[in-house]
Amino acid sequence: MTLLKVRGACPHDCPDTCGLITEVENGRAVNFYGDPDHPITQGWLCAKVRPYLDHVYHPDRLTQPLRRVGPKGSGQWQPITWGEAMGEIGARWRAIIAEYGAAAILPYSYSGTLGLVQMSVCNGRFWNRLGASRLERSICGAAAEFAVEATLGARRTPRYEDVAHSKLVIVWGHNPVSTAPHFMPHLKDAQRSGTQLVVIDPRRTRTAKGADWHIAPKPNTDGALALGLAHVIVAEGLHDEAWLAAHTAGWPELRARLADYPPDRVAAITGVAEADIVKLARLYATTQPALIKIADGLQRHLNGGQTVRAICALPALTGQYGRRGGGLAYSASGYLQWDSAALNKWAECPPPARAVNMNRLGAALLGEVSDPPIQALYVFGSNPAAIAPNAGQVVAGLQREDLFTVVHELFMTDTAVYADIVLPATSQLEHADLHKAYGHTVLAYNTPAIPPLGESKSNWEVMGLLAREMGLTEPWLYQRADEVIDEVLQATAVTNPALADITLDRLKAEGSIELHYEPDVPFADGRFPTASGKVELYSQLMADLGLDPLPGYAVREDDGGNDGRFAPEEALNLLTGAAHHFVTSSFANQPGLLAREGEPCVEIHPDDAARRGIGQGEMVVVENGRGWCELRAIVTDAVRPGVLASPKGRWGQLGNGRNVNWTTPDALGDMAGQSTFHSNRVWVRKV
Ligand SMILES: Nc1nc2c(c(=O)[nH]1)N[C@H]1C(S)=C(S)[C@@H](COP(=O)(O)OP(=O)(O)OC[C@H]3O[C@@H](n4cnc5c(=O)[nH]c(N)nc54)[C@H](O)[C@@H]3O)O[C@H]1N2
Ligand SMILES: Nc1nc2c(c(=O)[nH]1)N[C@H]1C(S)=C(S)[C@@H](COP(=O)(O)OP(=O)(O)OC[C@H]3O[C@@H](n4cnc5c(=O)[nH]c(N)nc54)[C@H](O)[C@@H]3O)O[C@H]1N2
Ligand code: SF4
Ligand SMILES: [Mo]
Repeated sequence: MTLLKVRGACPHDCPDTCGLITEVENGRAVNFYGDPDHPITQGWLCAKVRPYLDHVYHPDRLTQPLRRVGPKGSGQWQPITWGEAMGEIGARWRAIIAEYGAAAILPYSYSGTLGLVQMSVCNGRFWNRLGASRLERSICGAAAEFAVEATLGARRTPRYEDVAHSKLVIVWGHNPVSTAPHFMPHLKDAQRSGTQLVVIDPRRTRTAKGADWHIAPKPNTDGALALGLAHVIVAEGLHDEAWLAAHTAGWPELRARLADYPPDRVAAITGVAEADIVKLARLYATTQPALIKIADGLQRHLNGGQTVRAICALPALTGQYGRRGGGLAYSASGYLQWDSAALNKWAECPPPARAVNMNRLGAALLGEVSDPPIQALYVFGSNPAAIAPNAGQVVAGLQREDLFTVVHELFMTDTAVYADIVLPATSQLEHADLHKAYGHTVLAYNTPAIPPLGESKSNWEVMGLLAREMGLTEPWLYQRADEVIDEVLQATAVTNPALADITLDRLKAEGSIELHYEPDVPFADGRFPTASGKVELYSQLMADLGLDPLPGYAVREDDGGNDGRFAPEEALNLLTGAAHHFVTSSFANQPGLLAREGEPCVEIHPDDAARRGIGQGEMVVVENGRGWCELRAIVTDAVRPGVLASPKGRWGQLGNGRNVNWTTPDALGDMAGQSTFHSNRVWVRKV
């Protein structure tokens, strides 16, 4: 019997983009592990993906197209052929286009896979050619991306291993033990050699438990905290005037702004003791190289963009950008951006239709978007009924009788339940793709290891079927996955030397290849690709958009959708960050991982629990004007008073029909249409 070893890449929403090995016997995957030759993975996988074959061969995998036969959401289905499914979709879409225009069709997708072919190209080409509504993909890190690019010019991040050179690391509103696991061995090694670790998070996370110092501010006040640190650093003359003069624009203006953030005021805003603010400022300014590491959870707030702007100012103040072991670790996405013309083919498409912000899906379906109204929804690689904010509105929208919904999925998710047509999707072991990472710079090819399960098809294959059904003829709608990769690689290489000598053939042969870029340490050449060529502490771009051009802090608070039923002074702030054993809602239907994660729960501080008569392990209702859900209370001082924490990603259908997103706000943040999940006021009571 022959055992095949097939090299792949993890497609999930995680900065590590691990290298995978699947061992295949007679067309069946029999063994699965981390690629020992991949420079980041180094042979080990996270808790979520280690049991991947349980995901791939889950008995609940969808294996054939289904048509709804009962009322929406009733779970009554009839198997149909792909031909019947396409015929029905085509007939409905043609009727909708004739009456309302193609913009009445909304594709909704996000991060089920991060692949070039199965995500990026599938988000663009077919829908652009059809003239469908565009989706503003701002659910995750839009504000931080915008803030970092406006301030530094590009998203570049130090290598994980360079943390060995850091004397101090501040992990700020980020939980890498769960969300960037392959950074952790490097950090732990550094800690063993004396690196100090500070974690700033309202919750004592798994990462905070390993820190020398855990600081727990009130949520959404970190912008003020950063400016308070800056205030102290400058007041004590610990800033690097020469570096600021050489490499920043707007230092005098920022300096004037800092007068507004003395530590006593910042202590009142943030709930962090004045002495701690002073101590952290001194520690940061005198322990160098000093690295600040952030991700996107921190900025899923009404002030998210400005929080990141303020944090970006700190390494400039202390001259830490460009130093090995110093600076800001956020995202590697700026090293390689796929050529947009090759991805999207705009030149051969009708003018772009209007964009719909994905954070407003419920409202959009219920009439906020008109002219034309959304009459058809096509969901792939996402599970909006479980992961989008204000889920009650999303579900109400999905229940609209006149909405024609198609969901392309591996599983009958909370979203797929409301579809008119469900199409079965392949898993990563069943399709080809190319993956760049957002935490590092290793590019990896995913070779399909096994044939598609049942009649499942990849996203890109289905795009081709839809294109044929809609009578579209452009050859770029019908390429094979490898042809797409080859074309985009070559088009991107014309302007980006990071891809020099990296070809599809090499990627297929070697599996993973490191990009070429200089300098090795971000911004070590002192060049920032902003308009001024400097770190833009003052941003004309922000001013032109009507935003505060300087980093700042504004009092912006969620009202919890309070319709008068709740006492404002009793509100708590619910944080719903990453679960350790799921990737948002992916894997949250896998029995082994569900058992390890435990039942849906909410952490509450003992003082807050006592005031409400809530005992350890009791069921509570978490509610506000938007909705409610039931969770088991864990009474613990791991959360600060006033704060609740309950991980994201639960499937309503596996519990009592709801999850935390029935309470989360669909208000937009201060920049880039950002989601604001964590600016969520709720009230809690015993069931
Ligand atoms: N295991 C696992 N890994 C994942 C994911 C997952 O669901 N599970 N999701 C993936 C995705 S989609 C993303 S975007 C990344 C996100 O990666 P992270 O940003 O690391 O993850 P989050 O848990 O969303 O947020 C990090 C922390 O921010 C804290 N936080 C919230 N509000 C504030 C605040 O106002 N101030 C401060 N200081 N801290 C705050 C939360 O308590 C949380 O611990 O992770 C990816 N990796
Ligand atoms: N309360 C709360 N909610 C949040 C967040 C939060 O912090 N708090 N974080 C938000 C963030 S940062 C993000 S990124 C989003 C993530 O939200 P989503 O992008 O919706 O991610 P998942 O929940 O992982 O759902 C992905 C779905 O895609 C399917 N899928 C996987 N691969 C494929 C494929 O190849 N083809 C097709 N057709 N389907 C596939 C999976 O089965 C899964 O059901 O969630 C957001 N939701
Ligand atoms: S989820 Fe992240 S850590 Fe886990 S295997 Fe995938 S890339 Fe690696
Ligand atoms: Mo995300």
